[in-house]
Amino acid sequence: MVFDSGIGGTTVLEHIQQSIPDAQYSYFMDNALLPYGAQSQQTIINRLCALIHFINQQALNVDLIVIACNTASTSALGAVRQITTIPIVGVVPAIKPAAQLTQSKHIGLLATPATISSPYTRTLIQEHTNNIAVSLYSSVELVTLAERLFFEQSLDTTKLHQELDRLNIDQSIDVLVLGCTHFPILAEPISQYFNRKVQLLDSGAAIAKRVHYLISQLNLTNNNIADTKKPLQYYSTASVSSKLAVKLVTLIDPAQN
Ligand code: DGN
Repeated sequence: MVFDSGIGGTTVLEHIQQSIPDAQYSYFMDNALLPYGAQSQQTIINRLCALIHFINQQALNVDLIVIACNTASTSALGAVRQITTIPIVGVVPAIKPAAQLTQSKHIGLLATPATISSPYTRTLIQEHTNNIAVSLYSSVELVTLAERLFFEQSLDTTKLHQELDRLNIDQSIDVLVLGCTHFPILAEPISQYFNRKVQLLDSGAAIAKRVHYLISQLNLTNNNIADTKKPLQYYSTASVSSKLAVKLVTLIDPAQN
């Protein structure tokens, strides 16, 4: 199962599906609380605990969960791992590969305000960016634009450019980490905005590699690698446009009752 607050995690799911085409997938979006970037750490932890409860209660037979949300992963991964034996892969900003790629020794991190201010992100940067400058940029607007582009196939380029102008990304940056899974949906127009002079880097390919490895270690019965594969099942906690057939569900954290 791949999880995100919205549609952003599908950018990670695509990489995983390419890497393991035979597996059975489900995609869960907690869009009732979108954007997660504006939620408190405790709220996000509670929602992920409720997700685990939902998976158990519905007996969904999930072999592995990918928290395809940098905001949720950087604030709640440790807490959620404590309450389930299902392996969990988190998605965090691709700081380490960016630090290896940069020629100008200056990278940028573009993410939600919650990811930018999370202590986890600070530690990630400290550990992997010796002698490299890291500039931080946070945006909520880009999440909204990515959701709209996905569901309505329309991009308000003026708003995108206004937002990128506002961020005022330093010109010496040659690698910009897309530290929110929504942002690869906007990768092409963002790249055009920079006249393709900035390399954009997300975590999708690395996550697919990690998932591939873990699945190979899991010794699965063939239940979820079926001959007749069922279509991808989408779950959401609020209604979405008719573009996606979703099963609408409610998340209830048992500890809150
Ligand atoms: N897609 C989420 C992330 O990677 O951080 C954030 C979306 C949101 O809820 N703000």
